[in-house]
Amino acid sequence: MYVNHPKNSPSGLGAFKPMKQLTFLFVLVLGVVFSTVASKPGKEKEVKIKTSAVCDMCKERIEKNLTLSKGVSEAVLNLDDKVVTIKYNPKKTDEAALRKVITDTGYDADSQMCNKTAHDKLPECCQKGNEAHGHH
Ligand SMILES: [Cu+2]
Repeated sequence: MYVNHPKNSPSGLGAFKPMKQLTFLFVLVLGVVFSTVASKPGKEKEVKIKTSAVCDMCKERIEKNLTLSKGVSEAVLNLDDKVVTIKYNPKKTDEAALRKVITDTGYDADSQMCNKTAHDKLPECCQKGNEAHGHH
């Protein structure tokens, strides 16, 4: 019976509301656009970290784990000097975090010692003891 009774008038109030909403939306969009521009990966940073990699498998392992970690766009390990060159977004990660990825993979990162548990899980040929043999 009362279903069709008009509760709110379509004109009057309704005419102003969309305008307000539009303004609000415009400000919102503007804000989103600005914050997107601000958080754009500005300058990528590059860092070189000395590792204890031994062979190609080590190289792949370290590069893969680094590339999969947050904020890293590229990781290239040179087996000649065992230095890994990492390109990363300084807003998403930092050198300490990158070193931790390497130590958690089982390798030394600069002066930081590898995670022993991770290191012991590596294939024997990839463990540090292997290269130490040559020094004695
Ligand atoms: Cu290896």
